[in-house]
Amino acid sequence: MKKNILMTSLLCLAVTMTSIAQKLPKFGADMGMKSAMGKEVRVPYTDLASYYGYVKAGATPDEERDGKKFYYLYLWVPVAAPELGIRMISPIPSGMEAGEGDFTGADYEANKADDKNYFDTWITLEKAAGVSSVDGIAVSASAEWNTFGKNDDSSELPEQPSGSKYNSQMRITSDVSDPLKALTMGLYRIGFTTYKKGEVQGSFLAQVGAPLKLPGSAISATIEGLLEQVKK
Ligand SMILES: [Ca+2]
Repeated sequence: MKKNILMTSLLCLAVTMTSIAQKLPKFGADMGMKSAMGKEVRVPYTDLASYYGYVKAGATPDEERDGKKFYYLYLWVPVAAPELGIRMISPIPSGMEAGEGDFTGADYEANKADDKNYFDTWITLEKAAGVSSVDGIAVSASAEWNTFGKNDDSSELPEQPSGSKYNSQMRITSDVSDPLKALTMGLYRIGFTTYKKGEVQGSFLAQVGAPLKLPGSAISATIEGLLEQVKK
């Protein structure tokens, strides 16, 4: 009997700990994915860049699209990639914070203590036409943007505090036969908003994965910030 009580207590403890430390699953690639015993087995991305950000209540969006407040994260991809994975989790999972080599937004540090605000993420990936060098980033304001994909909800990611799996994740495979679908070196942007029309508010973690090393890749909420990162 005693043993059973001990086992039950341990089990309860394990369940409690799981709910506190909401661990993010490894970001696995589509490339080289295998099916084993009915399960998808993915190799984690070789390169994984993280951006820790925070959107303040009422922050001015970069753009309004279909009545939704859109914010951008600019991404410099220094070499052609066979695949890119993009995901966004809100709020930032407990126990995770920016470390060496991670990118951070201007309001991240000051709002680290806010563990209440989050939003139902919705993401898109776009590429600037004709920007294929670092020098081109500075004159990208007038660039045309081509959309590669979008995602609202992913069942692969942990649920939000509401209990719903409303975080976003997508994997995009490069199609080298089509210039509008090839993941060539260049300037990209992750557009994000919230699924329902309304406020985008709270902390978020954005990650970009690739099946090869992307030396000198960078993520920033502004073009100026991106240029600074890339020239480092
Ligand atoms: Ca969502």
